[in-house]
Amino acid sequence: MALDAPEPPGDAAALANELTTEGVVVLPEPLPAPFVAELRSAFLHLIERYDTGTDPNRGTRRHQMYLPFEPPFSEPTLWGDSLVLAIVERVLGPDAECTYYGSDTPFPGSEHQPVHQDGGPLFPEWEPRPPPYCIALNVPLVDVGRDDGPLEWFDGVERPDDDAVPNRFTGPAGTMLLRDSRVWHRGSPNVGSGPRPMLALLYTRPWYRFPLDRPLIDRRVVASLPEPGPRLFRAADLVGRERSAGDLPRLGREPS
Ligand SMILES: O=C(O)CCC(=O)C(=O)O
Repeated sequence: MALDAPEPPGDAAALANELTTEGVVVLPEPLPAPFVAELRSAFLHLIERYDTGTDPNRGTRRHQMYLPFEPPFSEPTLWGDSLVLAIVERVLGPDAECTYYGSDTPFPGSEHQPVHQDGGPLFPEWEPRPPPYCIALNVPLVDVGRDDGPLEWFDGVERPDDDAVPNRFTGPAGTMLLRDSRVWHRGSPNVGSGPRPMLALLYTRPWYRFPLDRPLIDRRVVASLPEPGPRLFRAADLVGRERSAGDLPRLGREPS
């Protein structure tokens, strides 16, 4: 396996096939509960400060927030789950990258979002559709029931009819859902009693440029990650990067 993940516990081939044909697959096992508790505690601390200091950017009482690439968010348990990587490799190929590291959190009082895709069809006029080029990994950090503002999605990658009935991503904290970025989806109203934090990572084919920022990571941190971290994050926004032969020359005069 080119992404060098350990052999996964589940049937990666069947799950990859389901993701490619249906657009979404929910993995059989959640992330380990103690790790999810660590993520939740760190995340709630960050999002509460963010909520106080920042206007909602994804609709009423709803925040998109980047994740800092530091523990516990930078743990390979999150970005390098062996079953996730085995599916990603089967669907996107061996040179896939992780190009987005963020989260979506509706607070009580949030409303339905417009139905949208995270990535459109590459060639809208072309039938049949090409295979997936970008996969989102969504992981809620709390148990999610109907009232807590679950992610809603529609089958397939075509725009749903107005009367289409959505699927709802409910389940225990740490459940992992993989979603083709072309799947139409929306956030739903949180009428529960607390925020519904959900992590969102994107795995992409290497030529695809997602419009939001790439993870911001110190190059020494990337170099120190266990495999396949350095390859997955090779196109991260590397802090402290030195100029190398392939860099564009600076415009203007070099200081003498
Ligand atoms: O948080 C959710 O359930 C969905 C959020 C979403 O799709 C978005 O903000 O683009």
